[in-house]
Amino acid sequence: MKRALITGCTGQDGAYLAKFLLEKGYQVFGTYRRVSTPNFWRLQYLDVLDKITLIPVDMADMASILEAVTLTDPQEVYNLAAQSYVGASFDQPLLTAEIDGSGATRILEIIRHLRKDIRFYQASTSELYGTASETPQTETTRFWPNSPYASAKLMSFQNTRIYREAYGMFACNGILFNHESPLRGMEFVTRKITNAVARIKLGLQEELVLGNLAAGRDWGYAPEYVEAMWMILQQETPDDFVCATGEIHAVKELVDEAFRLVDLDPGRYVRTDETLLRPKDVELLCGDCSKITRVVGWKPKTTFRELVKIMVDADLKRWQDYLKGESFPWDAQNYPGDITLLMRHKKK
Ligand code: NAP
Ligand code: G4F
Repeated sequence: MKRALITGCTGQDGAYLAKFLLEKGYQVFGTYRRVSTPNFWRLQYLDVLDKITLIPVDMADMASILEAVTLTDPQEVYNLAAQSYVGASFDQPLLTAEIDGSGATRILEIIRHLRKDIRFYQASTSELYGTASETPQTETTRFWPNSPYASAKLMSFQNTRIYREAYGMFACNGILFNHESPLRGMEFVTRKITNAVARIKLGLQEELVLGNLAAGRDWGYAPEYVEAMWMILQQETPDDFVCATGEIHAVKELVDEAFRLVDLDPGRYVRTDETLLRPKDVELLCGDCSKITRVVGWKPKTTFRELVKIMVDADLKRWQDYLKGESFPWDAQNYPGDITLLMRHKKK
C-alpha cells in the first residue's frame, strides 16, 4: 500500500486530497497544528477523520517535520500547509515567510538527506504572477509578486525547482489558480459571499461589506484541483504545471450570481469599505492550463456558475439545518459576523 504524507491536512485542499488518496487505496498521514481547540471539521465533514493518521507538525519547527517524515516513511509528500490568506500576509509578513517560504525548504532538506526518492508536491500559486505581464498566464510567464504571501511562495517555488535540478529530486510545483468549495475558509471572498447570501436570505444578516469588487479571478472547483496534484506526482518526469479554468470573473460578478440564485437584489445589501482594500492587490488572474492537459491529461470540469451554485446551496442548507437545531461539523456558527473589523488592513 502506498503511503502519502499531507501537510496542512485540516485545510480545504488537505481534506479533499486525503479523501481522494484514500479512495485511491493510499495509507494517508496528515499533519495538523496542535491548538487549544481542535480544528478537524473538514475531515469530519468528508467522513475521513477516522480513516487517516494525524501527526502534529508546525512548519516553523524542523524537528516536528523530521519526525513526521521519519515516522510515516511516505512515497509521496504533498506540502499544502501555509498561512494561505493573502490579506493576513500584510499583517504578518515574517510569519508568512517562515511558514510558506522556509517551511517548504525544511521539507526539501529533510527529503534530500533522508530519502531522495520521495516524490514532493509543492502548493504553488497564481499569486506569483502578481501584476501579470501577459494574459492568460502560463508556466513561462514572469513572476512579479504583489504581497508578502506571494514573495514567500516564490521562495518555495524556486527551491522546489532548484532541488529538482540540483539534486535530481522528484519535486514538482502545481501553480494552482484560485479553487473554491463549501470547505473554503470563511475569510476568502467566495465563501464570505456565499455564507452572507445564505444568511441574508434567511434574515440572519443585513448587509455584506466587501473590498475590491473589480478584481478578476480564475475560480475553479477544489476537488478537481487536488486530483491534479496527485496526477502531477504520477508522471515519469518531475515538472511544474499551471492548473486553471482559463476564465476570468470579477468579484462583482460572483456577488451578482450568488444573489441571483436566491432571488435577491445585491444593490440592496452590498456595500464596499475601503478598509477592506489590500495595500496592494492582484487585479487580474487567468491561467492557461494547456500544458497540464497535454502532458498529464487533467482539465477542469465545473463551470463558474456551477461552482457558485454548489457553494450557495451548501451554505443555505447548513444555515437552514442549523435553524432546525441540527448540529454537524461546520465552521460558520463559530465565526463572528464582525470578523472583518479584526482583520482590517490600512491602505496607505
Ligand atoms: P487552507 O484551507 O488555509 O489550509 C492551510 C493549511 O495549512 C491548514 O491545514 C492549516 O492548519 C495549515 N497551516 C497553517 N499554518 C501552519 C503552520 N505554521 N504549521 C503547520 N500547518 C499550518 O488553504 P487551502 O486553500 O487548502 O490551500 C492549500 C495550499 O495551497 C496552501 O499552501 C495555499 O497557499 C495553496 N494554494 C491555495 C489556492 C486556493 O485557491 N485554495 C491556490 C493556490 C495555492 P489550520 O487548519 O490549523 O489552520
Ligand atoms: O478570496 P481572496 O482572499 O483570494 P486571493 O487573494 O486571490 O488568494 C487565494 O487564491 C490564491 C491563488 O491565486 C491562493 F494562493 C491564496 O492562498 C488564496 O487561496 O481574494 C480574492 C479577491 C482579491 O482581489 C480581494 O481583494 O477578492 C478581493 N476581495 C474583495 N473583497 C476580497 C474582499 N477578498 C476577501 N478575502 N475579502 C473581501 O471582503
